Amino acid sequence: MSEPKKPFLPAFPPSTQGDDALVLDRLTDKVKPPQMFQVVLLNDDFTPMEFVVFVIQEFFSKPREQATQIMLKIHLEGKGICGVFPRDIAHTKVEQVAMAARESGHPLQCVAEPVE
Ligand code: TYC
Repeated sequence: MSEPKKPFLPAFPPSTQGDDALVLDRLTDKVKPPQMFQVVLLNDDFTPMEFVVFVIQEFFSKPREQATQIMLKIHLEGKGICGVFPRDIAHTKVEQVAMAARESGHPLQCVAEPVE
């Protein structure tokens, strides 16, 4: 015969209530949202505008009009945010862009920056 299942009891800080009281809402208070990272494309003098628009559409799922606006902002201001993601997804986007740029022979640079 197997042991009866023990109930799952998360570790709580000492409660000000009676010993047998569980204060369930405290655990949810301590769960912070993940650190987010903005994925930024940098301007350069050589990457064709059309390639940048393609990259923003393809890897950041933006419609063509919005991708064009983001590309023009980068072209005029030096850099622009293409999306905001949790750490691993942001770094995957940076790698995907770097690989696409390398394969096409363009110097396009992409970086992830922590938000706040
Ligand atoms: N400045 C580039 C050009 O004139 C276009 C460009 C835009 C390049 C955005 C990179 O992230 C970039 N061809």
